[in-house]
Amino acid sequence: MRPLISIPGGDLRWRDPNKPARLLPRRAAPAATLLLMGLSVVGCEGGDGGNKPSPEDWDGDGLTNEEEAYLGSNPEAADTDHDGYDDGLEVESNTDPLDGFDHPYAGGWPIADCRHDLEGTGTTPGQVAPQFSLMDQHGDGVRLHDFCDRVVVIASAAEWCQPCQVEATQLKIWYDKHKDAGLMVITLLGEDINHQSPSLEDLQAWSAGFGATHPVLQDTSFSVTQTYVIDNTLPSTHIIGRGGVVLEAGLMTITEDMVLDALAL
Ligand SMILES: [Ca+2]
Ligand SMILES: [Ca+2]
Ligand SMILES: [Ca+2]
Ligand SMILES: [Ca+2]
Repeated sequence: MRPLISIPGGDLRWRDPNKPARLLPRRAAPAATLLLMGLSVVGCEGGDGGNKPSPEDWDGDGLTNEEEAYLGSNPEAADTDHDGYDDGLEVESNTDPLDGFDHPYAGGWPIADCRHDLEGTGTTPGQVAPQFSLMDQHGDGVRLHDFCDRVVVIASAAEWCQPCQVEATQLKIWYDKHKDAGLMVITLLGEDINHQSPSLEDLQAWSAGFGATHPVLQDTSFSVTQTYVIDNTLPSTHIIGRGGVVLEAGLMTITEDMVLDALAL
């Protein structure tokens, strides 16, 4: 069995890995602080205020006026930072109600509060995987560290890579089966069928084609993939343990047993 396909051009076509990632979070989320204060979200929905306004919660966003005073959010506006998500939902989702670039994912993936505690050290086993932020099939910027409480399987792929498509079918099955046990799968799509940067439509086509509900990210010029891959081949798969610690990097093949081991199931 020969699952390998060389990435045309190798390192020469890859982007400078030192180039800053896009859409990095600008501000820490206040959820943990709220919990420390003994405050909690009353319950809320996205959009224009899912709760009824009351004397304690003027704008009906699920946060009391007192909580909003502490957070610095607007007690008279349900969506202080105008990102489409109410203040209460943002706090509940561990995102920042004062930062319009930081909000819950349209894809619905949970964001863990530990995301602010991780500091990347490297991509070899035993190190903490560095943060990255790449566009997903919904147009959101998805950050690796948001899934710090999960086992994350990162699969580097390209539309022209037949073995990657075989792997994608497996990953969809494993994600559906084990996501409730703490598994996250991330596809890093590096190139379209013509060896160009994948478009938003390509990300959508990949996720729809495999029925994948996990993040499919635009890894233009394999910029993040390159930080993991040693031998410039696809598929290349990496397993990140809970807490962001790299367990495996640059795998040519991955089995369900390896996923189960990482999940300690
Ligand atoms: Ca409120
Ligand atoms: Ca508010
Ligand atoms: Ca908001
Ligand atoms: Ca926000």
